Amino acid sequence: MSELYLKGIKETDPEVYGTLERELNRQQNQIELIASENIASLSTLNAQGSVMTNKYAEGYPGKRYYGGCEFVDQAEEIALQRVRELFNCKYANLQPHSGAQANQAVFLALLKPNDTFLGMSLASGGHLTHGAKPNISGKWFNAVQYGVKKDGNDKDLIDYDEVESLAVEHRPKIIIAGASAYPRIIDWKKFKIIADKVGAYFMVDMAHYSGLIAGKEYPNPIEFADVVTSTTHKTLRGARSAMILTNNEDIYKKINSAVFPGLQGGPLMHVMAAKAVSFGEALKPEFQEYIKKVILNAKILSETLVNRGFRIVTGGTDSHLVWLDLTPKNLTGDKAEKILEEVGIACNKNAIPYDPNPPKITSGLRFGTSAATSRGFNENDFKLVGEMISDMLDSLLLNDQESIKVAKETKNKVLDMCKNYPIYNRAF
Ligand code: DSN
Repeated sequence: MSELYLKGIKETDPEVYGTLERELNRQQNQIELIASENIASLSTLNAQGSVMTNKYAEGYPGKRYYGGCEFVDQAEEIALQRVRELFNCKYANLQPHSGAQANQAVFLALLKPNDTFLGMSLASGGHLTHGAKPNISGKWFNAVQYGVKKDGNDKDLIDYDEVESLAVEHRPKIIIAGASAYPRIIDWKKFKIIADKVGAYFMVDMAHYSGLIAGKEYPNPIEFADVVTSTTHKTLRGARSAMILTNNEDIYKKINSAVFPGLQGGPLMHVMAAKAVSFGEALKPEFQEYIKKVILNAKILSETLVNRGFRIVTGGTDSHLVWLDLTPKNLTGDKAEKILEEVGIACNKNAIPYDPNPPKITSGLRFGTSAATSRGFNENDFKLVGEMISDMLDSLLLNDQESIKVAKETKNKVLDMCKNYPIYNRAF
């Protein structure tokens, strides 16, 4: 694949070519468990690295501020028609460059500076852009944060009573549901009822779940939400970009003005073409089969880790996410992430609810099964992956000689598994 995809760069810019080749080798030889990543199809990569890179197209199809837009208009129209079908919605804006910008566009459309909104806290598995203090969402607005239950039968699950009482107390203009580590089904209807009670807009950021929703294995929020944002490259396995969906014409008009000219200039039309391609892929029945496997593999991974004595935050998963609590093993997330990376297992440290450790250390790890499932990993493979993760984490309690032996054996197993599933030599 590298010869085909990187053709030309090798001769014209060997220095950058080297970085691309090394990254391809890393992806080939590591087991990718970062929950927000995936392996886009070669067609998506090719569309993104295409001649549409060269085109400016400020405005929307048929209403551009530049000439020569006939064909980029066609690409955007195809992408729009496909995404509306995929998520069963009336209106879509596909121009936000990223999920963070999609969320900013909603704020620009529906809020004024210092307005109050309600979002899930980062510490409970929410997202940075839902009101965390270091982010613009937490600096320019009065962001009130809800979380998950600390104990009881529904420990780690979204505290809907808290959402309701905070909403009643603070009267937010927007209530946001959506998360980046929460592995369970979110009750969109409950959020909508609370939003209606206080006259708030209900916004869903489905970035992590959009592929699962397109694959019909996770509830579609469009039925309840006033506005839905998402990235397009996580479980949805598309181009690296974002989108905003709604069924409300008035909100749609406000969102369009907020994205352009409010927040962005020219849309990235090569990315638009790549989004059209990946939405086409997600509409195929094979994508639904893929998503079923993603969730099954996450359940297997979660069960394997539980059988090896680990605690999974929320006790399991309904999605691609597995959220590991390392406190019963007396380990920290940063150390665990490092030793797994050394043997070729890529994941990220992640705070757990009510984490005693600071965000740069954490007491948890977040895993996702979308990328490895894309390259063909099955249930047996994910059982082995769970065993390898457990072997490595348990090896921290062994003496140096024994732990070096475990690391060496695990690294070889990782390489063997990766060899069985080469990337970019098969059609998805
Ligand atoms: N950074 C992404 C994630 O890892 O979930 C979200 O933006």
